[in-house]
Amino acid sequence: MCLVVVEKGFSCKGVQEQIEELSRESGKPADEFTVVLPLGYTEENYPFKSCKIQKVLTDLETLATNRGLTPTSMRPDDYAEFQMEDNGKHTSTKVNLVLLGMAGTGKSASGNTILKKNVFMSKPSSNPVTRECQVGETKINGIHFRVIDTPDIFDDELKSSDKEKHVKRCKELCESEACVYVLVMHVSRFTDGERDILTKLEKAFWNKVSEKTVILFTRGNDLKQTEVTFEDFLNSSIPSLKDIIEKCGNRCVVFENNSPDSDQVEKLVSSVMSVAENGK
Ligand SMILES: Nc1nc2c(ncn2[C@@H]2O[C@H](COP(=O)(O)OP(=O)(O)OP(=O)(O)O)[C@@H](O)[C@H]2O)c(=O)[nH]1
Ligand SMILES: [Mg+2]
Repeated sequence: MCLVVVEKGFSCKGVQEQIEELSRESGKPADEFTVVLPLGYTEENYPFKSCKIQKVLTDLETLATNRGLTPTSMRPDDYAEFQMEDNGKHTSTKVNLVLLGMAGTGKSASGNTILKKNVFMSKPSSNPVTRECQVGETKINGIHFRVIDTPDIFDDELKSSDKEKHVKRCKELCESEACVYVLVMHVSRFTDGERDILTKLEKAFWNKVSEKTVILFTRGNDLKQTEVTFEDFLNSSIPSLKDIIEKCGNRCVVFENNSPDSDQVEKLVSSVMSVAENGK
């Protein structure tokens, strides 16, 4: 990353000259330099690449987290003063979404749908694909979401030390902000391993985790193809699935990750916010 930090009242010509000089000295092309704007400035039509400080911090945090580092020097509390909206007001709402579920249910694909970009690797595989917790960030309706993709922590073959490591990492990431758990399941396949998934989740995280859980069913097109409405699907589900749904306050959404539309994300956000704002 080549960043040029400028002060309030900077002149475009001066900054351009500085970039040219830095480019000559470092041998890096001038268009690789990004100017970090002072607080209160917005990215306009500057003759150089520019961004706000919070974007740099978020990118660095994501980079560090994805490499398994704890970005302690950039904890949200430390840079709260930088978390400003375009109008200069502080943005205080940050919500962590922890995507949990068995391997192959579509946690990573759903994370990408929420983030509107391919941040997490998602592919068909008979082996688990996601091996470490990963983070992506986005803003929806003015709310800052940190999306945490996880490996299948319910896998009986996973070493308990690995499972503990992943759960610990999720807890660290959720430390200082609201946290909502998104339990990802396949709409047309409820497996034996999922019958006691809520009990496992309670054991791993917190005994009242269901109060903060939203269920996300993937592969919505499977329902469309058989002309079954989501409501009918929920009403006709088997008792053990119904039980899980009820324990999670009937908070359920359906995603089709192969043809993502913003409506499904909006529904998830509204369900998430209904639990994010109260309690723990
Ligand atoms: N048709 C369809 N395929 C989906 C959907 N969601 C996920 N998939 C596919 O299901 C496969 C597994 O998805 P992943 O996102 O990798 O699943 P995961 O839960 O992250 O799996 P692990 O990382 O192994 O735990 C991929 O091939 C996805 O493209 C969906 O809504 N519709
Ligand atoms: Mg995955």
